[in-house]
Amino acid sequence: TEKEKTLAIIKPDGMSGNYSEKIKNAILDSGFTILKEMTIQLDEDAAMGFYAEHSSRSFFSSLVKYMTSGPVLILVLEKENAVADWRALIGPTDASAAKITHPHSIRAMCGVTIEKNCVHGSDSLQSARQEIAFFFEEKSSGRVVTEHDEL
Ligand code: YYY
Ligand code: MG
Repeated sequence: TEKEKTLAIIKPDGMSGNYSEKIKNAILDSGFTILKEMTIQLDEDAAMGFYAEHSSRSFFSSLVKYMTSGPVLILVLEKENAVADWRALIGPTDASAAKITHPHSIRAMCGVTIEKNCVHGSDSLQSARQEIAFFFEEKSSGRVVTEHDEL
């Protein structure tokens, strides 16, 4: 079978809690290759653009505020079945529920609530392609404010 790529993000609470090394180890232990890696600070436009599909939802402004509250680590992961396997590894959206139903998931490990769930994973092959392009092929559109090699 063909290898797939998916997009992972370690969100601000994952970064501030120093979970990135733990999460990266879990990623590598599960057989993913990390193809690309970049630490960035999202601005409001970037966060709104990335989560555009949720723009009419009541949680949208809170989500944008959270996603811009500190740096995030963007990762491109590759393996067979990468999209579904990464979603399985991170667990359900609501981190507080994940602690009960999926105690070994990444969101159970480092997430707190349905909003502060510490990681992102693309939900389909098509969104993986779009999301990878959003960060790695559209930088000239000004969506990414600052890029740091090391923070
Ligand atoms: O793909 P996933 O991150 O698991 O969930 P989505 O339904 O795509 O929602 C994106 C993002 O929005 C979620 O990670 C947290 C936030 N969110 C929220 O704050 N409150 C909700 N009721 C649903 C989602
Ligand atoms: Mg989603």
